[in-house]
Amino acid sequence: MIVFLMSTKVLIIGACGQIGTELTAALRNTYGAENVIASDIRQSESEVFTQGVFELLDARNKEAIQACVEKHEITDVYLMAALLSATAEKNPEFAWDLNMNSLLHVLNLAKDKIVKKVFWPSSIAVFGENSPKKNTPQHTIMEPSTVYGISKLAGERWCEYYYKNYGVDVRSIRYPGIISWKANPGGGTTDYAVEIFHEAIKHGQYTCFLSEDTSLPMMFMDDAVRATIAIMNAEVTDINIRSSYNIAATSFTPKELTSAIQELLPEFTIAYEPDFRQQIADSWPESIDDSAATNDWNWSSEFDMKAIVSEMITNLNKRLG
Ligand code: AKB
Repeated sequence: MIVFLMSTKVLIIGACGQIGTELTAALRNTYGAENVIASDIRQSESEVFTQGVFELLDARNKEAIQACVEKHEITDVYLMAALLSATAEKNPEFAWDLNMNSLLHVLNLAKDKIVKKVFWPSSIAVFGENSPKKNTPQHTIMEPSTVYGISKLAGERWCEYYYKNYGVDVRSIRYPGIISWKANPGGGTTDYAVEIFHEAIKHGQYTCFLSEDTSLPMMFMDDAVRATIAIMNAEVTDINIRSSYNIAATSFTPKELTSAIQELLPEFTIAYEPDFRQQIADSWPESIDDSAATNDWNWSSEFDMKAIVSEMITNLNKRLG
């Protein structure tokens, strides 16, 4: 008997962003550089993108995405392009256009069987002021107040709809704030938790745009990338939620993070000047219940706040020092 095995060929859209950069490297390790096509509206200078095929691609252009998918015989699409919470508030219509239409383009390619599997990231931003703040459940009141959150919640409903009505194999997780030292985040409310490390190392001082007691769910990049690849590799029968899974690692306030940094950098000082992002943070959960992801596809985090601080300071010291 001859068995034809169709191998995995990946397209990452929005590969040059904070998560896309590290996801590209991890997927190239898993599938081989020749099987992972990175794409973005512009190319970043990161070394990752010199080691395989890179395509210039506008996530809002369905024809261009389809042409790229067909050219490279793509099976799996990771759609990472999005305007994050703070930037989206400054340009709501563009944010809606990018965040929604890119998803619909990719879901339609899967509906038409041009691709097999889709990963699309949602966010803790789908929750709102009336959601329970602590240990926010998988299923609860969701009334997001930001354009970003509205687009992510609408996207989740589309994912479930395409799964139920067209059998599209779409998988998603709700990322918390992601902390990493290789690529910078761009335009999020949780960005302070990355900026603080750069400023602590470069200047020994940071002015935080959130108040000292604002607790938010956070995760180290390695955990986020591992979760992304794990949900994509999970057995189809283990994926019981087709909107998006809660995932969690740790939660802390700027004050708690400052104390942990000061254990390694005792001279570090912080000041607080909350701006418009405070209101966004105040509408988000303080911590997340991720038991559905644990039960369904064995999710568990590896990095707590102390481990994150140690990784960030060690690696940024080497990079910036
Ligand atoms: C943001 O702050 O907008 C993002 C997110 C939590 O989705 N990091």
